Amino acid sequence: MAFDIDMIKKVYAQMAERVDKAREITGKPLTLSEKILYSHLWDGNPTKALKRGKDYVNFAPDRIACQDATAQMALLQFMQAGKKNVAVPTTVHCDHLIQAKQGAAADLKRANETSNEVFDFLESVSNKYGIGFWRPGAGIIHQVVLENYAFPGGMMIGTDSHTVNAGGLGMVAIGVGGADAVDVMAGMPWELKFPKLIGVKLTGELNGWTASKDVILKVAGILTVKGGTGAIVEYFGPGAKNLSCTGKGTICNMGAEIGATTSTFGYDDSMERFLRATDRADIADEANKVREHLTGDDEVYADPEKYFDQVIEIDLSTLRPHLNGPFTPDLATPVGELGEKARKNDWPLKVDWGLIGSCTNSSYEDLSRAASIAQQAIDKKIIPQSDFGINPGSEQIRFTAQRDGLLDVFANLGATIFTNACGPCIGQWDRSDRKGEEKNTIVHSFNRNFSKRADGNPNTHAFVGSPEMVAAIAISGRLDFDPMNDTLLNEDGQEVKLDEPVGLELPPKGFAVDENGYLAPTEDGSSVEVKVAGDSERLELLEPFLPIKDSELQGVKLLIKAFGKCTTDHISMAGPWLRYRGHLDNISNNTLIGAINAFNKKTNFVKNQFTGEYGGVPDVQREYKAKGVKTIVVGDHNYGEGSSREHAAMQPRFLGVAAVLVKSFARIHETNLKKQGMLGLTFSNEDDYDLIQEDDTFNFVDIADFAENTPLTIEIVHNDGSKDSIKVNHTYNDAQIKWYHEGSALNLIKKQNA
Ligand code: MIC
Ligand code: SF4
Repeated sequence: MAFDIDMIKKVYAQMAERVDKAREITGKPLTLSEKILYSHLWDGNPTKALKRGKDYVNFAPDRIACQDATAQMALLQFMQAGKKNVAVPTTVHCDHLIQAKQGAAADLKRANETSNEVFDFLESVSNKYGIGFWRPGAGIIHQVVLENYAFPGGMMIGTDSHTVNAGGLGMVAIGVGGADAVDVMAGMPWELKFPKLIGVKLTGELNGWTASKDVILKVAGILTVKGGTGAIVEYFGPGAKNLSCTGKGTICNMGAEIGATTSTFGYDDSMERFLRATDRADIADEANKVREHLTGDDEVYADPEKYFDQVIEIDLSTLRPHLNGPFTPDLATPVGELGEKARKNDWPLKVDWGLIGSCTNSSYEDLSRAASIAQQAIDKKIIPQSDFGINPGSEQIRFTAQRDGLLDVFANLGATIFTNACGPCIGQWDRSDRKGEEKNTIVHSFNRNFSKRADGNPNTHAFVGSPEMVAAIAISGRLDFDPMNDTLLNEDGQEVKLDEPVGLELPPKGFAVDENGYLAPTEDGSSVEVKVAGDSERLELLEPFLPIKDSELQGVKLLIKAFGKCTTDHISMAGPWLRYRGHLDNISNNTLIGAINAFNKKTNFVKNQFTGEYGGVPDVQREYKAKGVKTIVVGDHNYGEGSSREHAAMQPRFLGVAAVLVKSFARIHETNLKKQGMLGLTFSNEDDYDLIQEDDTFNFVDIADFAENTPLTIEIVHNDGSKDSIKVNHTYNDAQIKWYHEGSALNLIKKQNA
């Protein structure tokens, strides 16, 4: 039985009318993405054609999911909104705060001891406001959502960038910052610029060593980390129907790595099979009744160039397995060509670890295909040359894979089975084999491989591949191993070859689980007390941000001019800092410590313009704050790429940064800055980035005229007294300018509720 089936029935009941109306108004056949967007308008039936990439639109998402590391801040904000209950079905999942070290049992026990305060807080807030709570160990948010909550044609938002994973089950599922989620929890609309549409036509069929993962590794290579910005990627074509539902989830999941708003697939038999296998035949039955509305119109798929802004075609039959990396998920290399590239770039060829799992690739199919490779190592007497770590995606998958012997195969190879949680994917990894900053290589089936992400070491070269390829490479212990052509030497000195992986889309005996880790909220939570200790170093109730005054925007100092890639991992690092995600003051001590200072190419080493001395970014910024001087952060392209964590906006805001001026933004981060009442600006002329010098002072000369569609002017005063005047663009609409004037979007909600 599905959760919230009545809500799903309601969505389907209104779909036909809304889709027809949208077709009539736009005067054309519709993509699936448009059908879902137009049937989730806050105002009900569509009344006008919406301009892609231009119009801000109010939507009514069907549900919300939050994970422990972002839910803390989201719920601390929601608590200020003065509501009794969340307005739409919402869940909280405890998955990011569990460190991988010894293995599932010991690690989970330790996490429950060290983070009990945070888990108790989340459990009590969830119980109070009618939120479903998934305990630590229940699984990774996106797998749990795919197995329990996702439904074809639905729209959801989640406080995690990989919420997009639910596109595998035909949703429009979008990652957002906590403040966006708070709007919807509080019963307000959710605003999004109507996305552009990228169509990916898949033909042929995967074969041999190629997996769903390779589709997105290839797409990432084509579109790069910012090629999907502002767009929904819609997959279609005969090849799409040949992919499993969880494989589609993998592809959608990593759409976050190309900056896409989300990715999705039309409802098909693979989704129906998955729904039935996960005990949701009721959704499948309902979906079948409105099947035609749950995929794009035939005319669209027959002539995609006419209806999508961009079309890419991939033939699955000829697609080759890839490994992407290091340090960025779009550096795509076909497996056979990696050796040469690695030698040229001096990437260590020896592979130390193979990690399988994460929200991206931890399905039953993934584990079974990887296990088929692991089993061969045993059968063919090959001694694995790397360590193995496995993170199953959910307790349901773990239980089923254990029952079916899959986990034993890995255990027989000496693998450590970690908790059903994020673990090494987010730096929650106490890596015992290497300490310090030694150069080394790991391969994993995760989605992100930014510097320091897995183990905190800037010299760990992480490569992303399919679980089966990760297994093969880890067994060989070499980055240049090509299982399709190369042999390995076994214990008896014989040359042996690995056969192609085989796997099962779904467990033949069905899924099973003993204790899934779900806790339903009580009917009436009004008497539930939320637990926050006054002296906690991990949780702190929030104080509202004060609006930034026009006068404070004169004499603004440069905090840092960031050079090159500056992801949310650089702005607010995860790993050890995850423990402070509920305490704004404490987590602010990691602000921008990973960003590279353009003037000296060092991290966490910036000039204090008042003393002329250099110090860590948070320390220098706190000194500016103490003097009441506002600052600006300057950055390059795709600033804030990666995570949805709003801490990357709240921390600079809290410390007194007023503006972030960059060549371009990642979508979620730009919205997060707006929501927290800051200025997120882009250079009108990118080359003006080069004008910025270390001792610069900035005057926002026309901030009093801040208005929609009007660039702002900044006067830059250099140390020698010379000046430059530059134009900067912004995408604030009138409503968002109000957030700025109120100090934050939340301040506005509170005012409206007062
Ligand atoms: C990530 O994969 O970077 C995270 C950790 O899941 C983040 C969320 C967070 O920072 O808590 C994300 O993807 O949004
Ligand atoms: Fe967790 Fe990694 Fe997925 Fe983020 S990408 S939700 S850290 S498993």
